[in-house]
Order: sequence, then structure tokens, then C-alpha cells
Amino acid sequence: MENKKIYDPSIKIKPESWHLEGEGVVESTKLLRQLEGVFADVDAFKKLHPDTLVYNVQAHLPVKEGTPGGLFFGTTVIQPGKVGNEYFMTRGHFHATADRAEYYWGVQGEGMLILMDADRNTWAEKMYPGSLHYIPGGVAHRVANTGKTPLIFGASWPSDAGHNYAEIDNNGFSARLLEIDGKPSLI
Ligand code: PAN
Ligand code: ZN
Repeated sequence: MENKKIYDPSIKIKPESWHLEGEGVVESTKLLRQLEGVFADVDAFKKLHPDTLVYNVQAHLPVKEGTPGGLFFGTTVIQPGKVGNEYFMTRGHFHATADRAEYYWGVQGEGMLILMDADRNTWAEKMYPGSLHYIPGGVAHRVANTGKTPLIFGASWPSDAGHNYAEIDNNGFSARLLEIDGKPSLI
């Protein structure tokens, strides 16, 4: 950076969609077939097209993953849908450096942030445009779209947090968010 020079930011967020545009944005997509074992109803899972889009993540990673002191920023879009009576949701994870916290916030749509501590107590917070969620260190997090439109949320997390997916892949959360009598319930 040059002394006294005024710059345009190298990255921008689209006001409505929170779509990220600019330098260093990475994108990843999760199709249903990449989420085998995540949903409880195996028969319902097999009936859906394996290439169904479940969610995509855009992230701005200005430093190398693992760098202490930096921050990452992301936008996740989860499509509406269910596998049986279980809402489309993210895979979910603890952070690899377990004590690292994160912020999530609702941008568009309706959903539920599902949280589980190290003792496997599970609870949830409603997500909607403007909802803000502090996820303390040591707490696993996953988001379900409980609405009929795409759920968009923002996230920011430390660049040395990393992701521990294995714990959730192997043992899941201790409760699932299911639609019971037309309403989301943790079961
Ligand atoms: C988020 C998540 C994102 C996708 O950026 O990585 O919403 O969820 P999964 O990683 O569980 O598939 C975050 O929590 N970063 O730490
Ligand atoms: Zn996280």
C-alpha cells in the first residue's frame, strides 16, 4: 500500500444477496451425493436426484489457512428442501482449533442454527434477516433451511480455526431438526 493513496476495496458484497465479488474469493458447492450419511432417512435420500444442489459457500480467505490473528469471511446459500422430514442443512463441524469462535448472521430466508457443545448438549437458534449468532469456541455448528426460499447467511471466523468434520461425520449431532406437524423440532 502506498502512503496517502486512496483505494477502492478489492472485494465487495452485493447488498441483497451478499454475493462476494473480487480478489481471492473461493467457491464450493455441496450436492446431495456429497452429503451421504448426513441425513437420517436413507430411503428418502436415495429417491432424490444425487446432483441436487443443497448449498454453496463463497469465502474470502485473505491469509493462508492456519495463520494466527487473521479473519475469514463467507456467504453460504442453502436451498430449500427436505430429505424425508429433515431440512436441507450444512454438514456441520467443530473447529480444528477447538476454542475458536465464529459469528453467523441471517441475510435472507428462514432457518435454524443448530449448536452442540463438547458434552453433546444440542440446542438451536432461529435465523432470519438480521439475526446475529455468536458461536462460542468448542461448539459445533450446522444450519438448516426451514423455509421455502434460499437461506443466505454470513459468517466470519479466525483464520487459524480450521474445520474438524470427522467428529460430526462419525457421531453426528445428538439431535436432528425435523419437521413435525409442519414445525421445526429438535428430536
Ligand atoms: C462456515 C461453514 C459453511 C458451510 O463458513 O463452513 O457455512 O458449512 P460446513 O462447513 O459445515 O459444510 C463456517 O462455519 N466456517 O467456519
Ligand atoms: Zn465454523
